[in-house]
Amino acid sequence: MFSKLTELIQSYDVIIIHRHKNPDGDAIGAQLGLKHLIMDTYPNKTVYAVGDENHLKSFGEMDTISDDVFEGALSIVVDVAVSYLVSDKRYTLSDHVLVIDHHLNDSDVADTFIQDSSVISAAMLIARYAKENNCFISSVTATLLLLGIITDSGRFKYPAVNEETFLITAYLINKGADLQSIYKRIYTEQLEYKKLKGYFINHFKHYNDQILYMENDLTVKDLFGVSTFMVSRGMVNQMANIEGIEIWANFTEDENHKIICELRSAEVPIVDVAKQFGGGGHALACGCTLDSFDQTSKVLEALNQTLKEYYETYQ
Ligand SMILES: [Mn+2]
Repeated sequence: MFSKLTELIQSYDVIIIHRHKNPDGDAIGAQLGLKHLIMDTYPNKTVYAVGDENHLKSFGEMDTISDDVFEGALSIVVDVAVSYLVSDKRYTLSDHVLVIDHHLNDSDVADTFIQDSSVISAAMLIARYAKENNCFISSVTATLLLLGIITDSGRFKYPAVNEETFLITAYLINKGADLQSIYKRIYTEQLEYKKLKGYFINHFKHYNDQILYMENDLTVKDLFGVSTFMVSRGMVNQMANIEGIEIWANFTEDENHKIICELRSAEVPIVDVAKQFGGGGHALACGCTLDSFDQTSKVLEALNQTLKEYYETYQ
C-alpha cells in the first residue's frame, strides 16, 4: 500500500503538503505530522505545509511560499481528495500530486492515490505507514498524529474505532505523544462560542415531543460575533443527546439570505428528506439549502412523516 509513498518522497527534494480548507484536527494532524516525519527522516529535503489557518494554529503554523517553489516539486494532499475542497490550489503547478485520504470518494487531483476508507482518520494512515516502516517518530510528530486520531474518532467514540485505533494510539504514546496538551487545546473554547451554546440551549423550539429545531437569522451570528458556519454546523448538536428527542434541525440564514439546513437524527435515517429538498449527506447527519424560512415547516413536516413511517414499519 505504501511502497509508492516512500518511492515518491525519495524522488523529490521539495515536498509541499496540502489538506482541506477550514482544517479540523485530522487535517492539521496528518499534514503537520507528515511534514515532521519527512523532515526527521530526510533532513536534506525541504518540506512545506500550506493552507488557510484557524484556531488550530497552536499545533503549528503554515508556510508562506511563492509559486516557483511548486515547480518540479511533489505535492502531497492529505485528508481530502477532491479539488474544490483542497486549500491552496497551487498543487496544479507541482510535478506530481499524491493524495492520501480516508474518505469514500474518488480523486480528481491525484496522479497517485493512496486511499483506505475503512480507516478512521488520515493521520492514522500516516501513523500506520510510520509504524510499518519503522520510521523515527519524534514526540512532536506523535502528538500531531494522535491529534488527528482523537478528533476524527470523536474522542474514540465512533463505530469505526477498532483494535488498530488503540494499537496505533499506544504506539504514538510510546513515542512521546502529549495527550494532556492535545486535550487541553481541543477542549478550550472561545468565549463567544461558549455564550452561543448558552443561547442555543435556551432558545431551541419543539416541533413536537420528538423533534427540536432552531431558526437563526443573521442577527444571531452578529450578536455573538461568530461565523455562519459556527451557528449552523457548529451548533446543530447542541440539540443532540436529549432524552426523547429523535430528530433535530438547525436552520440558519447565510450572507446570501439562503437558509442552510443541518439535519440530525438519533437513529431514524433522514437523508431522503435532505435529498427531497435538493441536499444530501449521511443517513443520520445531512443537510440542504432553502430559499427562505417559509419553507422550514415543510422540512419539519417531512422529517415528522419519516419518523412516523419508521415507527409504523419497525415497531
Ligand atoms: Mn479526516
